[in-house]
Amino acid sequence: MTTTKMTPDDYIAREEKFGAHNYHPLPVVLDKGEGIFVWDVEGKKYYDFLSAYSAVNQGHCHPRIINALTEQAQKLTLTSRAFYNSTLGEFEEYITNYFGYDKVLPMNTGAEADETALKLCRKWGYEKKGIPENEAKIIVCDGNFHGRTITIISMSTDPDAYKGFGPYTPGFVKIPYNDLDALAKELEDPNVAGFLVEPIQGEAGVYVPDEGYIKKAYEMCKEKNVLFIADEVQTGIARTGKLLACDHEDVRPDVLILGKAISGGVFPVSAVLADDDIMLVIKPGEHGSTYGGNPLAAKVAIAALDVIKDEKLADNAEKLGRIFRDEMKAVNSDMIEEVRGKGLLNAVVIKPKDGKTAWDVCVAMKDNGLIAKPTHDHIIRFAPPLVITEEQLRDAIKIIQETLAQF
Ligand code: IF1
Repeated sequence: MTTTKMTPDDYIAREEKFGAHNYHPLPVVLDKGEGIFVWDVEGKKYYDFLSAYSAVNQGHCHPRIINALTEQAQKLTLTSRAFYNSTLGEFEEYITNYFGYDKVLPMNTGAEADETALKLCRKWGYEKKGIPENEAKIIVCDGNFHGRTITIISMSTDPDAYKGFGPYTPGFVKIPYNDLDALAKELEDPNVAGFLVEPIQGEAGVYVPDEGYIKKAYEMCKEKNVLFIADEVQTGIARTGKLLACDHEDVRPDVLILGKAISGGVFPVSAVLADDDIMLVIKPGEHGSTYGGNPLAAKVAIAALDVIKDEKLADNAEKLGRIFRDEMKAVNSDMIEEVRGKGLLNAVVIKPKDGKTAWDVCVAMKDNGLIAKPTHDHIIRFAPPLVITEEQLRDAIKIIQETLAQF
């Protein structure tokens, strides 16, 4: 299928035929990305309001990040960690100073970073807290999303994530999100080593906890010598209007998990940051990955994080996020049930109308030049790249408004 010009349906049919069916994508075939815009194979232009689930905070194909990639790609891409190299230390010094931690353990995907944090937490529990071997427990929240590995879905409360993949990894205690009483109760168990939490639950539907929840949870963990582990894979890197979502409450997690926009959507990079008393419980040969911290990842991540600071993207997210929520709350549509979020991580809960759902709204928005996707049936996440301008945001809001008026 390469001679005549392929139609979008040809692209879709080819993926259907040769690719696993582990996704149900919106029917659009993207071919090019630049800043906040993407173009499909027919040259139609769209506002990207998903940003690859907050991995493209810096905008598609940011020139500084692409230059870092192409420059390093001509020099040295991968050494493995069997040897030292000239870029890893530069990245390690840069990112530990950037976030204010003693050390970083570099990995590739968010799930690998979460798994790394779980291993660090358990080992710290045995060696530093004195929890009996193999008895460590980690508290997690209902509605959590931390990745797709078997251990991570063992923490999940979403049947779509865990059903059919048992048996499950033991050692996790589930409590309701945003519930300090439930946390206090479980913290009474001396075998608890850590509390793993998303400062805002992204996949669940952009659930923003009560003001003070993260701060109080952190303090309660400290009182019980339990590690506070923040999964900022989606909420981090300026998405919520601060460098980290935890910054809104001046909380410094004991273990910080990063991914996605740490590399601006150009290369898979993730990382776990912690101070020496936690990080050094993992000894040589006890953890790692072939690509973890490779020279390409190192240079791309430095450039991507530079862009976040130099272009003041957290401030932009804070300012434009408020405009987005205010304008969406003012939209006169009986399909809008709720508008919530922080910075440029927002969601609109859609009330079905005449059998039309959030999915139909997303398909119609696509036809009107804006792409977004529902999570959990009725919730549409709106998360444009943080480089969006106020004028572009208002234009995009107009598209959303006009689309809702069609129903
Ligand atoms: C998919 C969801 C979002 C994450 C948090 C760890 C990870 C993620 C808070 C794992 C990844 C991605 C996974 C991607 C879609 C997207 C997603 F809908 F699946 F849940 F963003 F909400 N912690 N989230 O959000 O990072 O291993 O993917 O690099 O699975 O389709 P990863």
